[in-house]
Amino acid sequence: MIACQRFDVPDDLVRAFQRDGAVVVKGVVDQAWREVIAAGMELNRKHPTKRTKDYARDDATGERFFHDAATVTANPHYEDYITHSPIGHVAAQMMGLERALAFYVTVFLRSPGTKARTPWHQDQTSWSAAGRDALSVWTSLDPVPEDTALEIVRGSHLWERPLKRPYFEHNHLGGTMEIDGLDGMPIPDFSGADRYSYDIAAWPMEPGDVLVFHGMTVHGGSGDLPVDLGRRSISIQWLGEDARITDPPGGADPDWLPELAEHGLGVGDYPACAMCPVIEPEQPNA
Ligand SMILES: O=C(O)CCC(=O)C(=O)O
Repeated sequence: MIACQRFDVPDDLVRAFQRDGAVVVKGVVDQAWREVIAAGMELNRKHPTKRTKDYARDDATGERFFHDAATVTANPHYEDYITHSPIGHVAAQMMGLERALAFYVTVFLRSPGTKARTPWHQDQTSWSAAGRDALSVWTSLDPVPEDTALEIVRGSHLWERPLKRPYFEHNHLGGTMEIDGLDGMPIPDFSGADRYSYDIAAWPMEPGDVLVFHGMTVHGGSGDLPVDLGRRSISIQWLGEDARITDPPGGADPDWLPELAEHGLGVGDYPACAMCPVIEPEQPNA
């Protein structure tokens, strides 16, 4: 078990997370941790993993939307942030648990003025882990004005039927996959015609704030940045004790099954291993 810094989340925020499927917690990631993340992003840009993708790239305008997905241990700066900053404690409290399993890390680096928006989706339909206790802790090193923020559909983590899975490639233009074994609901036009049929929330955020959202919370829409503002965001995926490795319909994205197999784990196993460490908060006054 690895001990992380503590951050006591007020009970009303934990209740809001459990009811709505997403909440912002202010001031979790201090300047020192933001510098650690920035160093990690610098290294990540120079040495992307095999899973990196440019979701948008226009050499004429300079627009670039870089994405990567990595294991917790792939980048020493990310690993430090994930295992020792207070975000593991925040994740555990949201799930009502003493500790949380750090699953993996995703990174979204948008150059100033990037137009590409994130398609509406649920994360966990493509994860290689199933379980009710599952969430992401997302933060940005840059300020997030509300009209460019990642939007979430309140209560969607409790929907009985999942959404179809969208395509993320091709400049985020979307389109959905037809997948045998996934009885997916067509994705409503959350940004347009269907917007007012749903309870959609977005929060302005300052560096240091985190957005915590459940693995099944529908989210999307972020982007369309002003010309003078970029967005360097990092999202850590966390699991609870009910997590089990799975091979979801349509295949996992990112697919961690090969790496988990290298740690002796397969479908049906609890994914705790050196690649997916379990984190608990240090004792008070430790
Ligand atoms: O930052 C974004 O625009 C996308 C974030 C996201 O979709 C995620 O963390 O799952």
